[in-house]
Amino acid sequence: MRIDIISVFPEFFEALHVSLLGKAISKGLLDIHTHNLRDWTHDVHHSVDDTPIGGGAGMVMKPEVWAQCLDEILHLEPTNSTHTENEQTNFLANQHCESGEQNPTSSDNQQERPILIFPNPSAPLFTQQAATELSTASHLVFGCGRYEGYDARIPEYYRSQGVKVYEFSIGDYVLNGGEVATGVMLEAITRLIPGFMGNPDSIVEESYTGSNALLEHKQYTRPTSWRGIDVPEILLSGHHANIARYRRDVALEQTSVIRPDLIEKLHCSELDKADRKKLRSLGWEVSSQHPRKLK
Ligand code: 6GU
Repeated sequence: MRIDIISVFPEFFEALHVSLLGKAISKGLLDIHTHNLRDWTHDVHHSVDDTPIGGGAGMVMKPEVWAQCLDEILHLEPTNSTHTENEQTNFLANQHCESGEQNPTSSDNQQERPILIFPNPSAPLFTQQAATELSTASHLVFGCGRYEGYDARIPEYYRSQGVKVYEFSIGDYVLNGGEVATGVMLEAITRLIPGFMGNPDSIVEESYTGSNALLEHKQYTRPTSWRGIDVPEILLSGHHANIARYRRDVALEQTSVIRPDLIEKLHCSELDKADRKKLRSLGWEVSSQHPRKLK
């Protein structure tokens, strides 16, 4: 996978060369190129932003600088595009698909065409599903905005040129810019690339994947008794089926308390008898399509 990252702080991404990501780069699984947006400015101050039209605090990143940079990285000729009917429809479909979420699909990624991603606190949430789909792409380009954001015509223009463009928020809090968010998304995406993880099983059992979108059960290692706290006895029994059931019950319990929104998304038809019994004991009704919390 080739990854281009555009930022006014490209040094931030030197951190990518350590740890597992660094290993993936040296193994040739990842080819990461960082770019300084200011290299595409022409004025003495290398300015990349301007005041918001319509007023308001802060600065907005200018479209011309971004476009010169993106045209070069995406190998596109500059145009004064007028959208075609069809492209505009696609753009709307992309923003307002069924679930209200924008999610890439694996068929999007089969082509070698780059996918453009803008971190944006006002965009749909980045999820494990998005990470999974993007992990099959061959070329991702991240555009890190700073300050109060970037001119909204930048993603609009590239969509009109037929480029797949996604904007994602990584959570309900405010960061100073897209760099950390890009780091988060990159780590979530790249660890799913085949060959990236030493033990691929560790991906399958994780939270937020497939119909097991539950928080993970608690983990313990030796010693079995530590500072007066014992590991749950059943985990020492060697009885794999009972252990699996115990862990599943703990996961359901934890999720019910901490993230009831995840329980509400489960499909009752995919739950086994013991799951339903556990959920009922936690105050959920499990006979409709999705569990429903009883008052
Ligand atoms: Cl993607 N960017 C910024 N600036 N803040 C955020 C974010 C992104 N996601 C959550 N907060």
